[in-house]
Amino acid sequence: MNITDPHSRGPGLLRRYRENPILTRDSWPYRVNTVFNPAATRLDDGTTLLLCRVEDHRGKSHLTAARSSNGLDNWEIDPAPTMVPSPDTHPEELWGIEDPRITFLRELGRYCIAYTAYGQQGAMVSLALTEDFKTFERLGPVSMPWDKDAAVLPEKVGDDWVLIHRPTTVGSGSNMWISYSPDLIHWGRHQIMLHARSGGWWDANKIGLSPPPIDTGEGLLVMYHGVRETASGGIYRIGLALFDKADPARCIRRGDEWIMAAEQPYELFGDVGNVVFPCGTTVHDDGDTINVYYGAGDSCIAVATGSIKEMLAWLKDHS
Ligand code: BMA
Repeated sequence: MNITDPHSRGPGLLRRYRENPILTRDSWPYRVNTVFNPAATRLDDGTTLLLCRVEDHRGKSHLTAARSSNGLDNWEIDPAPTMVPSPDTHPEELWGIEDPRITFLRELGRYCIAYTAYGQQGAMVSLALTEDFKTFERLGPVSMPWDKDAAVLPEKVGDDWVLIHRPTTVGSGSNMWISYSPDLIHWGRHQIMLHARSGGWWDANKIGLSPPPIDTGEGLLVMYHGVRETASGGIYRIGLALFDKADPARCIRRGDEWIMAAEQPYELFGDVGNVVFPCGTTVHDDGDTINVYYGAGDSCIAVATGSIKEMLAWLKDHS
């Protein structure tokens, strides 16, 4: 993969693909306003599948799959929306479905999609299961509004599935929470997993999970976004933390600096500029190199590559 600007506004852990952005509204086989914030997974045959958030000209979002054999180019995009809001059966989806994250649940042999259901009551976390990204079994909302930025871990801890999510609570801001369920529907034992920092920090007051955690030999590697509110809107940047696989509520290390910030024109300018928002990663066959797929400026999709080993080493020096 070609790289650009390895040492600019971050520590160089994530290196942008030279041909970014990889997917834009012009790539789409039907008329759309923007494409961004894609979930990612590698299928059994090695194909990279992105489940992209697509916003139409009414302002509502749906999800559409794009597939590529190398995860970089020659994307085959479904000719029509892949998963559309279903407000008749799920009124919480009236204003759209957004920001998916995919995990493969080995025990069920199915992919679980955690997404934001947006409706009159606010934003909630909903789950759906699929085998083929053609038909979807909705499990419905698993949280109260406002709640977003969720992923289910691929394996149970003890007897329970684990959900990471980001409720917004009056008085204590937006922190990452963790909840447990025996059946993916009934969730409890809620607790804060990672607090937003305060004051002048880049991740003060509002944070949220970005892609689903990556299972490494040293624990679960978590990329999260921090939102710095400014007079001209939020600045979305990406940070790193490591959690205990056996007890995912336990943070082992948390990076001090962000590792990625908007700096390229396609990240700085768009429907919402100054936003980098990854929702998916894929791991190469070497078990170390990752592709991070992200929405840029809420308007297009880009990819950056990194090394799990480098990230773990950086965390040791910067936490
Ligand atoms: C968040 C989500 C994301 C979006 C980001 C920046 O609250 O809505 O989908 O990318 O804001 O606008």
